[in-house]
Amino acid sequence: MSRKKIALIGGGQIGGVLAQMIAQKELADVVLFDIVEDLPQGKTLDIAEASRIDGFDVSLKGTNEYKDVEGADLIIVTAGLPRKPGMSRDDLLTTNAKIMKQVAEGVKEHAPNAISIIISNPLDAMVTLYQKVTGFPHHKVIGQAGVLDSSRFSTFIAWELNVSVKDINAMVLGGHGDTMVPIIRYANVNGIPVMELLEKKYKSADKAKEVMAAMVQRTKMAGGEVVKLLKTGSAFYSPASAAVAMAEAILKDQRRIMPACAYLKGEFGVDGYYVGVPAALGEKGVESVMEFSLDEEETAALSKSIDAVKTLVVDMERLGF
Ligand code: A3D
Repeated sequence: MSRKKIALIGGGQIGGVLAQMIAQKELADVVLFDIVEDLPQGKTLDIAEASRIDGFDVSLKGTNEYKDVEGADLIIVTAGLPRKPGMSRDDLLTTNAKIMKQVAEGVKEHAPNAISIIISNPLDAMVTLYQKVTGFPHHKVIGQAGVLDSSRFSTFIAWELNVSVKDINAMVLGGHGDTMVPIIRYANVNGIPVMELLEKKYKSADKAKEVMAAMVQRTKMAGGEVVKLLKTGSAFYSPASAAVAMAEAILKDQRRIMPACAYLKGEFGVDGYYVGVPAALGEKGVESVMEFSLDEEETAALSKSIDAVKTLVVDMERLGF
């Protein structure tokens, strides 16, 4: 069996960690592409030189030429500017849309059969644009946001309950912006509702709600919290981990259910937009969207989030993309 090939478009902070993680897991051969001369070559050389220590056998190639992505099974796009303190993800729209258009044209020409995972922000708009420019089937173009947002939510719950994060199941749906929707009702610790455990801990339903509301708020603002601390860029370890989990599900046809930015055709009452929803990820990309009933509050929150996605997409189209 020949090895799989992943092409990473963007060799910055996330791109570098992605290359290292993929190599360490021996998930696939890696091509790291960036427009900055020598940067991807330097990073892949550095990672390859750890292969004896980490014990991995994959090929790592840094490049400034799109022809090297040829034959890629999977593309992961991180090309684009990250946020600086005080910026919202949406502030990146014009700059990153120009970059995303170039990237999409390059991939379309050289790796037309690949499945693509997009990470660049503003996420929902960038996924939409990439699909539009490439014309790739919707199920083969997926955005990474929900896996990370859900992991952030799970981490805060684990800290609060002082239990292993491995036993937390919690998901965040909707757009990857301040209106994202952490689903409280289904957050659980090995099946036990988190709200019930919080009520027991605090012996008060009101206090439990207050603690949960604070975790929800921290989840929504978690990206900004890291940006404020780093000062020169945004989160990069955790977004890379999230995309690798998705890549593994796809390349190994695992059909894992992950919150992913997927194209909806009527599910959750949305038609024709990319939105974060639970999706089964396998060899075809999005194999299916796992639709479930939302209560009134969740429906209202999701529709607000979808409105924010739509506004962003309309703004992008007005800018000529
Ligand atoms: P950074 O370290 O700046 O890397 C971006 C790389 O893109 C740089 O090396 C650039 O040289 C490269 N680049 C610029 N233009 C092009 C081009 N036309 N073609 C190819 N490469 C190009 O940023 P980062 O890695 O920290 O973040 C990358 C993107 O991910 C940003 O847009 C972030 O906002 C976004 N991000 C998304 C999440 C999500 O969960 C969705 C989380 C964190 C960051």
